[in-house]
Amino acid sequence: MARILVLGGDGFCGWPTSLHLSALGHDVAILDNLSRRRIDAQLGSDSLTPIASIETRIAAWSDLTGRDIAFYNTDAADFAALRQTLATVRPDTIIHFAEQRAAPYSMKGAEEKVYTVNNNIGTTHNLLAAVTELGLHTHIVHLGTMGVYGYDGDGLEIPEGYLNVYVPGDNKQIFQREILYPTNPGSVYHMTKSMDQLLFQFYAKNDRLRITDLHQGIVWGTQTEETRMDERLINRFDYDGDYGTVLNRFLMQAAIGHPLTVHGFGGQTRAFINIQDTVRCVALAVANPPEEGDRVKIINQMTETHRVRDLARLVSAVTGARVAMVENPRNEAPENELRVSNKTFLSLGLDPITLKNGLLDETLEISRKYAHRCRKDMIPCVSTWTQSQHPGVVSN
Ligand code: NAD
Ligand code: USQ
Repeated sequence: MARILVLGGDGFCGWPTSLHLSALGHDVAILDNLSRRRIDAQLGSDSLTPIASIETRIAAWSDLTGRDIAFYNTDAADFAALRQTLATVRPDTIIHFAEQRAAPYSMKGAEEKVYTVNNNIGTTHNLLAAVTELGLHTHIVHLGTMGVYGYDGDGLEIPEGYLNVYVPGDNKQIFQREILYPTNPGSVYHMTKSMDQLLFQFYAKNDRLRITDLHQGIVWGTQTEETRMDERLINRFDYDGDYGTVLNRFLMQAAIGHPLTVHGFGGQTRAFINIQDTVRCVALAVANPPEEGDRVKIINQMTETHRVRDLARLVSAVTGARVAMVENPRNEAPENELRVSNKTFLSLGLDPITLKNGLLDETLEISRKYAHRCRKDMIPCVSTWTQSQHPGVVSN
């Protein structure tokens, strides 16, 4: 079993992943500077579910299972602090979730743009530089995003990270190159994930670091096998206009009788994955590292694609909720096709949970159970992509 350090292990994906890896028998430690909890407080929002403090969470897990998880309150964007924690833990595997992950928050204003770039590029590069300097033979598993590929698709199946290109030269020569799929980020946040890719490519080539980059789709759901065990382990559920993701927002909106906020006419097609599959995929990635000297292993971590208006119709059909078409605060294509290769995780044995599997009901139940905690004024998406945009309702 491996010694695993989870950067960002107090977050929505990091917490259930830490528990799952601990349940599998790994020796897990969490590094988190709790910045997400501070951003919630600054925004005046909070998880819909009442998440316990990190100390209570870890103590509850130890009570229930007898398994210990160490916690380091370390800012990964502070090189000296991160280096010291890495030198203490000397992990076999590091899972890197520790980034500012909301696209709308990253577009709020100059301060948030600067914070997102400094934090995300800082944590990633500090990690790579520290692992190299300490001479650790650590496998780094990073949570990237499907959004690096962009959403202007016409049906080309998006490969797992790399593209073969053929360039005609003189004398009928054809040059072949394998390149990173060209990035086309749609927000400052997605741009930082595109920049992470180059950092990984360099350190895999120059320092022979073993790196897996998981290009994850939008995560939906809340609970996993482990977080369901006790109320003190409950996972976070974001619903506010900055951090709430689309399907969880629709389910929560339906639970409180709020119209479902479809941006524009909802023609945006996106990739999705349930939180239970997120933790399974990360465990599979941990178990299947690249060899030293390999290129970065890029895996698409998604299980299905949906158009936003179809999701709204589905939630409306189940709950009777009204669908509202609101002006889109984002600068994004109004309609796109999306086909994605996810053959690596399928070949490793992932049996995907899809929207039809019934977990939609569990998320709805949780939304209803904690509906009294919802702050309705936090629901609208008020971060606009350009200064001239003013989001508002355009049709019902
Ligand atoms: P989250 O905000 O819930 O968790 C991120 C955690 O990282 C937080 O606990 C935060 O305190 C911590 N963190 C941030 N900066 C840090 C720093 N400098 N030092 C130490 N800790 C720091 O986000 P999440 O939804 O769990 O996302 C985790 C990762 O997965 C992100 O990198 C995100 O880009 C990626 N991802 C998320 C989704 C999704 O739908 N939630 C989808 C695709 C990819
Ligand atoms: N949308 C609505 N109504 C809403 C909220 C969103 O129509 O109330 C639309 C958005 O305009 C967008 C789509 O739904 O077209 C997805 O938005 P989202 O907020 O659910 O997802 P996104 O901003 O892309 O970001 C989320 C996570 C991010 C992760 C990304 C994966 O916050 O960390 O990287 O999903 S992906 O989308 O595959 O790039």
